Formats: sequence, structure tokens, C-alpha cells
Amino acid sequence: MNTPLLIVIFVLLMFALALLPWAHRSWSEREGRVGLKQSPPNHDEGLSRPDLEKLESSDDSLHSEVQDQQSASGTELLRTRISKARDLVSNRLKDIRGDSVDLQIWEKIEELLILADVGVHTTMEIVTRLRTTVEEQGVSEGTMVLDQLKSQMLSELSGNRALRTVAPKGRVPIWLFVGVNGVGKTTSIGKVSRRYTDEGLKVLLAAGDTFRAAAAEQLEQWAAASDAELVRGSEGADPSSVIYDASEAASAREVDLVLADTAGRLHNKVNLMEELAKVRRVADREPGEVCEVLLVIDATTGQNGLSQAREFADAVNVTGVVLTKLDGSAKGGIVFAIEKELGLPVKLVGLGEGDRDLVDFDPDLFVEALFGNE
Ligand SMILES: Nc1nc2c(ncn2[C@@H]2O[C@H](COP(=O)(O)OP(=O)(O)OP(=O)(O)O)[C@@H](O)[C@H]2O)c(=O)[nH]1
Ligand SMILES: [Mg+2]
Repeated sequence: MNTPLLIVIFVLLMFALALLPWAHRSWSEREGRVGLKQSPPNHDEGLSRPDLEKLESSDDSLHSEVQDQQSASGTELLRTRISKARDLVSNRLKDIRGDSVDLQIWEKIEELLILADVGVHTTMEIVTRLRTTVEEQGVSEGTMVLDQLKSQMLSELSGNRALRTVAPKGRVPIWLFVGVNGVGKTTSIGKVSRRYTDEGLKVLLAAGDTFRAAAAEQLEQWAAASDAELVRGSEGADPSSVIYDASEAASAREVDLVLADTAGRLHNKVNLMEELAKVRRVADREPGEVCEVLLVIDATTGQNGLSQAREFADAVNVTGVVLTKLDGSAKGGIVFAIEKELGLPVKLVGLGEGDRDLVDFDPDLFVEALFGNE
């Protein structure tokens, strides 16, 4: 091998050796870049722990602020909607508030409660109990008597108001709406339907009022307005069979809740009450299960609603009351008579004709809206 070739090879070797560290560095840098694990996007990047804690606690306070606002607006909504009942008692409340405890105060409270349509029987019981408490505690000012009255009225409203929307596996929950003519059964179904379809449930309306002309059309409109399905029969058909068909259709279509309308009927018509009892029995057959029987009472009928409730409760085992038209009524006190004398919980309250004018009955809000301070 000649010398010049050896020299070239030697120089190239030296050159390659000199390049080695550089090649290694750039290779590892490349490896490092490729091998770098992508860390999950950190949305809190740039925030220290104290910042985060501040954010979390401001979230909490925002939440409770929203809740406070919601309950404040709940009281406000109820108060404005039941202004008729409130107007009727507000002067008397003022009078009692400025009073001291003497014989007259008890008469004033009796009048107040009877005016609010609490009913004579319930009023007498409440006043007797209130008097005992006030005397035991040595209360001397009207304001404090009213506070006691409010807490006693609240203790009268202790029923279980939970609404059952879930039936055992394989069964379809059915709610029956019953009541005398024109109280707001069909409208309440529309409102309840709106509420649950808003929550994402699949709802089916059953047109069990086959008696009144155009009743099914009215329900059909509510079904369309509230994105619910509808099962109807022909006019004059047996209401039990329409509701049973609805229950089977609901089961086949995997519906979450069936709301069944029934024809308005007088509570003292024995044959019509028997028909309703049959509707309930049939609706309870597989695949359906009756989870609620809601008696709809028009608040403007006042104490008359009580005798209706008694008859319906006997015939169909009512599970709760929907008190409608409280917005146009000065007789909200009927709630106390219904719960105390019949032991039926008022579960829902109608405050207008719109599809969202139905609220859960909240005793605290109600007592505060009716008897609270201005
Ligand atoms: N202001 C007010 N009106 C209501 C309320 N609920 C129902 N109504 C009205 O009461 C009227 C009768 O309502 P319906 O739902 O048809 O009553 P119903 O019990 O189904 O009547 P029948 O099927 O004939 O027995 C309608 O004009 C409703 O808009 C309510 O909470 N407030
Ligand atoms: Mg109707």
C-alpha cells in the first residue's frame, strides 16, 4: 500500500473521530425530543396552588350565591304569583306584628287563618297549640308570635313529597291524573311532561279522557309542545284499555314515564268513581306500574276541594295532590287542611297557564310567602 493513500485514510479517520462527539450530541438531542412524553394539557398552567384555591373557593361562593339567588327568586316568584292570598292577609299580619300578646291577638290570628282558607277545624287546632307554646315561653310581642305561628305552620307540612319516576325493572312507571272537571288535569300533564322531557326523559301521554269531545286533541297539543309521545283511543272508548295500550306501547318503545289523563268527574258519582278505580287496577298490570296517583285540586275552590280529596283518596288511593291556579286564588291555606286533615302531601303547585308554571311544593317558601315579613 502506498504512503499517500495511507495518509488520506488516516486524515479521514481523524476527521471522523473528531465528528463523533458532535454526532452523538445531536443524535441524543433528537432522541430526547422525539422521546419527550406529551404531558396532558394543563389548563391551570401558570396558576400557583393559592391561586387555584382562590379559584375553587370563588367557585364555591359563586355556587352558593347562585343557590341563594335561586331560592330568593323562588320566594319572590311564589310571592308575586300568590299575591291575591298575600294581599288578603297582609294588613292583618302588620296589625298582629305591632300587637302585644293579649286576648285580641288570638282572635286576630284565627281570623287571619280562616281568611287564608286554612279551614275552621285546622285553624282551631293551630291556635290552641300556638297559645300553649306562647304562654309556656312567655312570649310578649306580636312579631314573636308570628314567628312561632310560622314554625308551627311549617311543622304541619311534614308529608313526603317525593315524586316516584322509577318502577321496578321491566315495568313502566305510570302517573294517573284524577280530579273533578276543569281543575287543570290536562294542563298539569303538559307541564309535568315539559319538565321531564327537559330533563332528557322519554315521556308518553295517554289520552284516558275518552269522554269529553276534543280532550284527546288537547292532550295531543301538549304532547307536541312538550316533545312527548301520545297514545289515544277513539272517542267513547274504555279509558282503562286506552291506558293499558299506552302502557304496552311505552314498554315496547322504551319510554321512561307515562302520564295518563282521565276524564273529569264529580266525586259523588259512584259509577264514575268505580270506573276510575278500574282504570287504576288495569294501569297497574304488567308492563305498567302506577307510581303516582295525583289528585288535581283547583285552589280557587277552597274548602270544597277537601271533600273532593276525601272521595278520590278512598276510590283510587291518591299518592299526592297537584294544587292548581294558586296564582289566581286567595285561598292558599287549603294546603294545610289537605295535609293535616287528609294526610295527603301537596307535591306540585300550578302558578299559571304556561308550560313552566308548575313548581314543586316547598313548605318553607310557601309559609314565608304567605305569612312572612314584607
Ligand atoms: N291560572 C291558572 N290556570 C290554570 C292552571 N292550571 C290550569 N289552568 C287553566 O284551567 C283551565 C282548565 O284546564 P284543563 O287542564 O283543561 O282542566 P282539566 O281538569 O283537564 O279539565 P277537564 O278535562 O274538562 O276535566 C285551562 O284554561 C287552563 O289553562 C294554573 O295553575 N293557573
Ligand atoms: Mg282534561
